[in-house]
Amino acid sequence: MKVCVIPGDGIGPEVIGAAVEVLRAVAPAVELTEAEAGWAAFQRHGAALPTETLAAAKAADAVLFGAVASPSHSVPGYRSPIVALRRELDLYANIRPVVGLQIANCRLQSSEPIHNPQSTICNLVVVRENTEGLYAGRERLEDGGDTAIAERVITRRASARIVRAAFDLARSRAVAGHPNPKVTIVHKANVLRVSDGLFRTVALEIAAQYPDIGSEEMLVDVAAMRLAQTPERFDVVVATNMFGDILSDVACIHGGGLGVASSANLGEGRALFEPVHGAAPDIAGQGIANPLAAIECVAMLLEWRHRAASAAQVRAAAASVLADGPRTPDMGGSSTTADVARAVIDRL
Ligand code: GGG
Repeated sequence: MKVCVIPGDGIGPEVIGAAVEVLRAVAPAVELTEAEAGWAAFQRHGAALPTETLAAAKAADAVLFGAVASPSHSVPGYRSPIVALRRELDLYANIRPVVGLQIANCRLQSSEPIHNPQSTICNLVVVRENTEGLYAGRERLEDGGDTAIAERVITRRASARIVRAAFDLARSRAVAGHPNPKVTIVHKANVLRVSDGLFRTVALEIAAQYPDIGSEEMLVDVAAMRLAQTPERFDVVVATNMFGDILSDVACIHGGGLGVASSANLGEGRALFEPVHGAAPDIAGQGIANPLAAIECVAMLLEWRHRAASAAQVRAAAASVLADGPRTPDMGGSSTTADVARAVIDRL
């Protein structure tokens, strides 16, 4: 297997360094290539996603991606490399699982200890459309710069394939033993009547093709509240690009926060795995970023390549470290990225 490693910016290289050590330990025969992307790459080469990087990603079986830090102000010639990569590789399904954190009194940074007892029993997946919606990159200024317009692109094709991916996932989770399979179709079709109207219509058509899987529709604002309050009521949640991006960050609090939230970006025969978190410039370079999300990406990658035993090995080692420590500061500990990575490797 050939894996293209793209560490990116900020804490990306730190957590991906740890994940690569775990990958090497559990699957020494994997062939690794490294490529650049992100703000630092843009400053070095004038391209956030250099053509060599795109070629390396296409030549590999899978990509292990860290994080990028795109500036929030407009920079001529710059576009988000991760959004571009997902589109270029047609990785249309962004799969973001959340499994309730089983550790009592685990204090997340700047929050109370998890006290919602429902958090511990939640086991859900957010399936986010990855190629269009508000992230289609169709923005412009008009009116001499006084009016900004973003086009929200929703197509029948992309809606159908993401909703189908959600129902297929719910079905495979049911086969694996998850009770009461259900897909929650999230939209705001009461306001976005044309764009989410199309998404909703297509989603309900697809839902009718899966009579063995429960389904419901939910407005995005209601979904945000319920994901925060009663996460245990969800199984698979499917949403358009930006809604899925936001909802998965809400949901991941129940799993232990962004430090342990991982994601798979899947297309036809291609995949990119990345922690949900960004480049975290506030802690970059300090060696204290939580590598567990990136390490779970290694497990997802191995599972995707049908190496279930190796994936289970990585997951068991990471779960043991999560339970007993060492822990990084985001989870109430004082250990470093390297301490956590070493502990995972020791327990493999
Ligand atoms: N690992 C996910 C990640 O990097 N998230 C931050 C993100 O998506 N940023 C968009 C960007 O900076 O272009």
